[in-house]
Amino acid sequence: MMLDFTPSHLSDYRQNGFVAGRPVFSASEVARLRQRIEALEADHSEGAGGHDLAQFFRVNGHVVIPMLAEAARTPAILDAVESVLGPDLLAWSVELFIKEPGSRKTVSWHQDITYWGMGETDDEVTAWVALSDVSVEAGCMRFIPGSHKGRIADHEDTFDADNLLSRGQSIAGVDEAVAVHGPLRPGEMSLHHGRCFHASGANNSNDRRIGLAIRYVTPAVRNHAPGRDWAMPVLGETPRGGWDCIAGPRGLFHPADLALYDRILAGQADTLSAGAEQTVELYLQGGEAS
Ligand SMILES: O=C(O)CCC(=O)C(=O)O
Repeated sequence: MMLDFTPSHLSDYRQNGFVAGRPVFSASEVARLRQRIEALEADHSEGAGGHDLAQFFRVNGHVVIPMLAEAARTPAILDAVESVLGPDLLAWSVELFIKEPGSRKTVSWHQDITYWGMGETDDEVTAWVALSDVSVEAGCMRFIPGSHKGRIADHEDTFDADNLLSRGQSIAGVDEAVAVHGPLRPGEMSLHHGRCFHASGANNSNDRRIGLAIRYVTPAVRNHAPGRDWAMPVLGETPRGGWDCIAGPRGLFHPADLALYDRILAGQADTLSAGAEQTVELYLQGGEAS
């Protein structure tokens, strides 16, 4: 699939903190990806290594599920992300945001990097790929243009069970009137900056709403960050320090990768829980299935 990501798309991204509607997979490629995700759901509904499948889908799926690691290496996605972040890229997390037909699940207004231990970096971007028709009706993302130019805002923890975020974290007082919808057809992606305010509503359509979110970072993100963190190099030079680099899964739910998954989760949960009034279990309730 040829990428259509021009200097004008890059300039929109820089100006607004997001850009939507960029095609990265053909109709047959996206149908195949969806089929493979749904086959995993059918064949591994019990999860693996003591984790629900929904948890792998909601965080770090690329550590144990080969097709998610492969997705992070999709050339058309990497070309666009390279335009934004430069030639040395790592995938920090690969995740799925699934809302079943008629689901009331929502995502509150937030900035991604608030709890990720990356400071206020400009060197993180999410490529969010639609694996189904992610229309306004289906609960596509909404963005506040230009919000990435500010600092990290205060977030209030709600721990709302219908919120797909780990702490139900929410920014108060967002001016919804200036929000812009980012509907995506199957196979299209949006890119959003880690400080761009975004949210999404319920799925009022008759189909599942499936988004594949790939979080990319550069080697520089670790220069000023505390603790350890893990990422998978996907383009350019492998960093010599800073990140604990991972190679990607040895096979589906390989025991060594499941052990690595646990180590990463424990390390990241410490960062995510910082300042929370209750322990944050990383995305145990993240998927519709959980
Ligand atoms: O899928 C959604 O509605 C929200 C996704 C999101 O917040 C993200 O990818 O950062």
